Amino acid sequence: MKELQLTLIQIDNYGPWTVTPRPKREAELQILQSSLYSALQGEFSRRKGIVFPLRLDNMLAISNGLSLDDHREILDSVNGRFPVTVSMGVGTGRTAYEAQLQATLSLQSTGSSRSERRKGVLTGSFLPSPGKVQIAHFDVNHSAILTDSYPIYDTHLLLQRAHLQLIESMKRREALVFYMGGDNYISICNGTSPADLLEVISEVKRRLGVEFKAGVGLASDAETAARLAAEALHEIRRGQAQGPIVYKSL
Ligand SMILES: Nc1nc2c(ncn2[C@@H]2O[C@H](COP(=O)(O)OP(=O)(O)OP(=O)(O)O)[C@@H](O)[C@H]2O)c(=O)[nH]1
Ligand SMILES: [Mg+2]
Repeated sequence: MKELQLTLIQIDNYGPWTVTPRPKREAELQILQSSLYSALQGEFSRRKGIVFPLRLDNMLAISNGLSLDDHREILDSVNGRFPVTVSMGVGTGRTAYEAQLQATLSLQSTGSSRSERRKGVLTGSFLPSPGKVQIAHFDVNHSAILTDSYPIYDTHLLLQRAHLQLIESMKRREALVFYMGGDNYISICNGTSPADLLEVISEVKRRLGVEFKAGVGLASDAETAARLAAEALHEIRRGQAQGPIVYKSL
């Protein structure tokens, strides 16, 4: 059953804009991208959604519970405030991979990311009811030991390798993984079982020697699912759990 709703947010005609009339300063582009991300995170989180920065010119949001009108309001608010506009494609799916695929296809059908004519478009399909969001919050055990012992760039490399390993393992289960900073990774993972996650964690440990724990939250909106996942992690940290994975649902 389709219970997940994801929104692809894409900056309109951004490539050409970055070099017109001449290449813009990198720092200026970074300020724009982070301000836009911050504004969108504010708008989505006010409505119990959450935005993942992805590649910043394209972001993905969990939008369960957000209607067409909510999306229109967010577009109106953001598109008046920045020197660029964004378009949105909304998709639903049984899994996160399927929902992002539908969101992507929907947006791609309205024109190219490099089209001058496509501006502030909103397209896609919406869940008829709130549905369900499953979020896994992965966190490295005792990462402070790494941070305090090794050059920062070597720690960074290991955390990025762990990211890629999580991405690949979870994609085989049609789940998406995003790096959230520090030693934190969040996965949208509707349909994955505790046994799946145990296998993923064991694989990362076997290949990289990095040990993870994961708190999993299941709820009808992203905010609640993420909160439950964080609470589940907290239980593992306090030694209240049997293993490295705890599920919590409302
Ligand atoms: N995005 C995000 N970052 C966090 C969160 N909690 C901690 N961090 C960051 O992650 C880094 C590592 O924190 P911890 O995971 O608590 O440290 P640790 O040494 O790995 O400790 P344990 O996980 O308890 O074994 C910190 O520097 C924080 O900046 C969170 O909930 N979300
Ligand atoms: Mg940690």
